[in-house]
Parts: sequence; C-alpha cells; structure tokens
Amino acid sequence: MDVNGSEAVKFSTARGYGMETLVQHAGQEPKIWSTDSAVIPPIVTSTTFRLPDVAETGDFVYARCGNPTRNSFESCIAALEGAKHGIAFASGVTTLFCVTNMLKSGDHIVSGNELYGGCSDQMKQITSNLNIQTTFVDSRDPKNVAAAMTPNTKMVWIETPSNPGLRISDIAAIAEIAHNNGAFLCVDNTFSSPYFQQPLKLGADLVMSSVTKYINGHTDVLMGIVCTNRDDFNERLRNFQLLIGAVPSPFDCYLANRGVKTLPLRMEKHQENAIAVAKALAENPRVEKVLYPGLPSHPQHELAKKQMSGFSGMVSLWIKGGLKEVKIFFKSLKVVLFAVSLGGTHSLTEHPATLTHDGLTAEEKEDLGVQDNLVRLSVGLETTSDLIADLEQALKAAIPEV
Ligand code: P1T
Repeated sequence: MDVNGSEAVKFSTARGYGMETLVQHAGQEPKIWSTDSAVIPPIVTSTTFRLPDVAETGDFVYARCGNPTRNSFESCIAALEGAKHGIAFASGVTTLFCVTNMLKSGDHIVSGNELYGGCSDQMKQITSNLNIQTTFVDSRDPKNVAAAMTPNTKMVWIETPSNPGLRISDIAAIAEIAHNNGAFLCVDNTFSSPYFQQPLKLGADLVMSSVTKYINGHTDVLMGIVCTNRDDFNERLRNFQLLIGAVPSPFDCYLANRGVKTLPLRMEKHQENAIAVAKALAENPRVEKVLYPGLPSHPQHELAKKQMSGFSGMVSLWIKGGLKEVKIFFKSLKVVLFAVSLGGTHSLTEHPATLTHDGLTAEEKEDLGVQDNLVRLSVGLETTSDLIADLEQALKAAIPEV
C-alpha cells in the first residue's frame, strides 16, 4: 500500500524533503523491505500498521491485537495440537488467567489437585477474588471429578502428566464428565508437549502449554499458548489479547518459532535420556522411589500408553533421607543444574517442597507426596552416561552409607 492509500511518494532531498522527514520515510516503504520469499518469518516489530481507509482495516491494525510473527507461531502450534486456533500470551500463568476469565462471578471450577504451584496459587489467590471458587480433586480417578461437579461448574482443569508427581489423568473420561455437566475441559499439556500428546483429539476443549518449557525448548523465552477448535473461545481469548494486552513480544515469538522447529528431535532425545536415567535411578540403593510414566513401575503406565505417544523428559525421585541429604545432593551435582523450570536443552533439577510447590499447605504437600526428599528432574540433551554418572556421584556424596 502506498502512503495513506494514495500515490507512492518518492522520499528524496531532490524533492525538497527535510532530513527529519527522510529519516522517518526514505527506504522504509513496505515494497522495499517486505518479501514473500524469505524461508523464515521475519521479526515484525512495528506496533502499528498502515490502514487502507476510514472504517477499513488490513490484516493488522495494532500489535496487541495481531502481529505477523506471533500469527506464524500461533498457527504452527495450533497445527501441532490439531486445533483451528492458537492464542499466545506473555506466560503460561497469563494463559490460565485468561482462560479462567472466560467464566463469570458465581461459576465454579473443578481442578486436578496436582498442578504447577503457580497455577494452583493463582486459582486460590486471584480467581477466587472474582467469586469463582475451585474444588481441587485427585483427578487420577475420574469419579472424583464427577463427584465434585456442581450445577455451577463451568470449567474442568487438569494437568497431565502433573507437576511434580507425574500423575496421569484420563483426558477422554474427564472430557465426557465435563461435557455431560455442561462444562468445558482445559488440559495443561506443558509436560508432554503436543509432540507426545494432543488433548483436543481426546475430547478436551482447550489445551494450554507453558511455551517457556518444551515448545521453545531453549530456556530463553517466557510465553504461554492456548489452542482450541471452538470459534467462540477463540473470539473471547483474542479479545483478551486485545484488552489485557499480556502478549508475547515479536522477538520472543521469533525465538519460539525457531525453537519449535526441533521439537520432535528434542522430545525423542529427552525421552531416551529420561528412560535411561529413570532406570539407573530405580536400581540405585540411595533412591527410595522413582516415577517415570514410560516405565511399567509407574502406577498409571497403561493409561499413559493409551493417551500419550511418548513420555517426555520429566523424572521424579524420592531420595533416602531428608532436607540435609537433598541439599548435599543439589550442591554436589556438576552437569545437572539446580534451577526451576524445565523442558530446555540443559538438565535441570529442583526441590518442589521449597520452590515450585512452596505455596502448598503441609497437608497438601503430604497428600501429593511433595516431601522434603522429593527431587524433580528435567532431563536434558546431554550425553546419557554423563547424566547418570553425575546423579550417581551426587547421591553418593549426599548419602555415603547405605
Ligand atoms: O512459567 P510460565 O510460562 O508462566 O508457565 C507456568 C506453568 C504452567 N503449567 C505448568 C505445568 C508449568 O510447569 C508452569 C511453569 N513451571 C515452572 C516454572 C516449574 O519449574 O515447574
């Protein structure tokens, strides 16, 4: 388009334009810099877009309501989830905030009781202030979800596998319960990524992910995304992008779009390393218990196999001892880094009881197995034998006698 829909203007000194005008306009016409042959989508940082006419908009108007780099990324993740729509937000927790804001005062949520601590804290501390109460149930048994449904229940929220105990919830069974009660189901798919699990195909209405984790995969972007096939949900969530404005930056969208290109390769290697690490830890006399959904020792291995095509890179272990041993264990690691977050190329380990799930009450921690000796591992892409050797030497340092 030419300037303001009129004839193209040639910006040059010969035409008498001043320097102050030329620095704004010369060489900046979309015809000069835009291309339809670049292999990689460009980072479009413009916050505003030229409009064709009064009461007419082009594809883009203003960065909060749409940006070409963000659109590329959203379309890619929607395709991976088998969805019509993908709507990206500034973080995973913002995505939860926007999804729960589709409810109204007096509505009720039934949620799995094991969630990332930031998500359950948000439901308890912020969503509740909107007069939307949440009942938390052990969603491993769908009957618990059914029993908690009330006439006001409008949303069921589950995380599967869950953070940090890797509990599995039956997506198809819970979707049916939600629908029979006039509610919708949203699944937090962060731990699997769409590569290993596509909840919409199992009946969920919405699927969200913290892009910060496996989807971006490189520990350098904070972002969330929700995908859906429902046009009405898409409209409402896009309106939140516009009115709340917690949208990811074009640069972050570019990075995540770049990161996701290797999602299949990374997920296969995360899984390969996680299986090897989980097997080695299960045989270690210094370890009380190991959970990995891909091993037959996981109590819900059969359900995991039914709804997932692979088991990701998250391993949870309870070491022998308590806080003292756990502290020495973390300090002794050399390859695996002690840090929250997950899903990146580096192996990370964290202590849910004092970090990600610190907000839980003592009873909730006990009920979920978030004891002082629980260690969460996000198994990265390093050489398998280096990871196992590092974990084994740290366990030895922490628990010299067995
Ligand atoms: O950090 P953010 O992008 O806002 O995503 C929140 C979130 C949502 N859902 C799950 C399952 C998550 O694990 C997270 C974030 N989790 C961590 C930072 C963590 O260390 O567990």
